[in-house]
Amino acid sequence: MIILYGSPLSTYTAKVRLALNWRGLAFEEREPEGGYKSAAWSARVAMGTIPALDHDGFLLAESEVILEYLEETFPDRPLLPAQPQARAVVRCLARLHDLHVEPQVRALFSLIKDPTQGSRLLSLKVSLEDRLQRLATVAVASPCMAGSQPSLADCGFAVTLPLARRLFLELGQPLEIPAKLWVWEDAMAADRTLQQTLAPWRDALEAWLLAFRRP
Ligand SMILES: N[C@@H](CCC(=O)N[C@@H](CS)C(=O)NCC(=O)O)C(=O)O
Repeated sequence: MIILYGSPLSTYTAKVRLALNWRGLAFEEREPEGGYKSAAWSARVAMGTIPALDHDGFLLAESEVILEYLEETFPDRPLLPAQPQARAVVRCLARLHDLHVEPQVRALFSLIKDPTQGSRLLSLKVSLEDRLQRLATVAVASPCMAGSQPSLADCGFAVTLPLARRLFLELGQPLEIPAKLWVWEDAMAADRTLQQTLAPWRDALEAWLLAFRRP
């Protein structure tokens, strides 16, 4: 049995949820007992983060490690190509997401709560647009990040890029993304599994934004 511990608004939970659904795996979803910052949860997961995956009693944190574990444990619908260099390229794109793109997007949440930091908003916009340009130079992005098939490289970006565009829009500074990434977003939007997986996450995001909207 697979249990995904996470929360409706969590970017990294949505990333793992998408990988589980692309693989066609059945799973149950729960929020950590007491919340993900609770002492009880930190006693189970070293850094107290979500997501975590429980597979038949084996508990694992860190989204990318979870995705690799699923790849090795349920190899039927791979999200990594067969050839070692192609696998490395996918892993590199996934790493770019986790290390260089998502942290920039995460910083926007605090600006939604306190929109007075205008110069911080502009510097985040400039730096994220620069990183997305760099991403566009190394990614295939047609139709998927690393080529013709969905891979581990798509799971994080499929959440973070729409999130970034939505948050910048809310903050009154629409994000400019390279044309190549629009092509990729359109291809992702046409994927039914992705649409169904992300719909509850999008609803949670809109509800969260509404709570901070000023008259
Ligand atoms: N590197 C971790 C990041 C996970 C992460 O930061 N999750 C957020 C929610 S999306 C979280 O748990 N934040 C609470 C905290 O860091 O205390 C992963 O890939 O799983």
